[in-house]
Amino acid sequence: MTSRTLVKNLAAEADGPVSVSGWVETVRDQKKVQFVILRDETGAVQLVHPRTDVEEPGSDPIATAISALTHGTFLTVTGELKHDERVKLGGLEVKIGDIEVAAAALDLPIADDSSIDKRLDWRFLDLRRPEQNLVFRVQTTFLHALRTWWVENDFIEIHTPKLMASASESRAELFEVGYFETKAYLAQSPQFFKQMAQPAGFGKVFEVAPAFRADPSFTSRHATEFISVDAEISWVDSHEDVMAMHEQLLVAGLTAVKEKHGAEIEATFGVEIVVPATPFPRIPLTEAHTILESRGYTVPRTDGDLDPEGERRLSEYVKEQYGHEFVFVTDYASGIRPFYHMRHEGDPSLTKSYDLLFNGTEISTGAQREHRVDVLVEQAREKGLDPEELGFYLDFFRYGVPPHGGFGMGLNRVTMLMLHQPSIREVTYLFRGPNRLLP
Ligand code: AMO
Repeated sequence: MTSRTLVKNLAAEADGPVSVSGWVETVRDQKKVQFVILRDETGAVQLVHPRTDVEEPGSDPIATAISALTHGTFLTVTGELKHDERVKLGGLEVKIGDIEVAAAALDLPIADDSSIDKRLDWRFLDLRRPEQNLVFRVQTTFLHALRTWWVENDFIEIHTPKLMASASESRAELFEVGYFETKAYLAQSPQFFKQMAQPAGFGKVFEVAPAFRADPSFTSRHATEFISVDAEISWVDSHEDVMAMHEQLLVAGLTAVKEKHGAEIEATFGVEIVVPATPFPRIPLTEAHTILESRGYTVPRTDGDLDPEGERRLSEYVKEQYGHEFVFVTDYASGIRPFYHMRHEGDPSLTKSYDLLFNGTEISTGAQREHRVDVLVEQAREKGLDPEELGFYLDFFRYGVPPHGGFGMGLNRVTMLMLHQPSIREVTYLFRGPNRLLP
């Protein structure tokens, strides 16, 4: 493999021979001297070539090669590194000794100001933009910190199947696929199988994997395939224990992001990463409605849930009141929660559940689960579900099971809201929506 120096490491190198590889961002083909801006995954550097063919055009093969370079071409340059304060870009440049083109680029079909749809059509080119590269480095650091936290706290990683015989959340938003002589469904969530780890005696589990929803909406926060970050723990007393775990995890993730990328995020997106104080504010759903109404907003939904505007306004209130970017909205009404959420002992109209909002949008749902099988069957019936069809799931609770709870969190939404991006499309490697299956 060519021994190349990453652009970000050039500053620490002494003047002398060096080899860099990347793609051509710009070429300034001047009469006496040529400049190429070369970018790799870590930054950009200026390459320079004083022409020797000024008197005799065509007599300098390197000059001829540079003149022929197209934007986007991937190449390796060997040459001489020279630190020079006058160079605006990083205070250094590489004098070209030799150029080896790996693959020349055709005229690029997109520019920085192309529409989001066009950019997604050419996502591999769009991803070359440094801010896009940063999005995925940030997400890598965030997820790595979550994993480290889980591993240090004795969680077991599970991989649940994405091909299922039945729905895992609701019958709406369900993708059906042919499966030999029968049909299967794509998992909307690892819900049932992460709960299975509880009677399996695993104690604490996590999973990071795709989830699929046949959701026809075209909002900035919905995708038909997204990465679901899930955790489930045994022996909880209530959803309060799940929230306590959830917030510690987010503190670990955001601390790591701030330490590693805080300055770059600020410079690139103008966003300050804030490590949230614990405990995060908690507001019961009914109180959330009262707060919104007192501030002049009545949620237009009839089912009692918050709408996106309500979420945004509630976060605004929390920011003003507590200076916090997160809020747990708790105690949702049983009518708008799934059958597997546990209800309050004193008031079965309320569940021991929460949604977590981050900078104005829901990123998570969590709850203590109902583990008493007779109550669970009753709640399923009440929701119009046939306990027969849930047979395998209900069996999890028939042979011993600890009280437990957990949450599911959309990774793409977290990244979008952390970096204040306008759409989930900007932070998904390859977005999937109702009218996008390509590339
Ligand atoms: P829920 O359905 O609320 O809960 O999903 C959990 C989180 O997943 C993300 N999410 C989505 N992200 C992008 N596009 C979508 N179409 C989409 N749908 C959901 C959101 C959401 O908050 N089983 C429960 C979780 C649990 O109780 O453990 C569940 O799936 O960020």
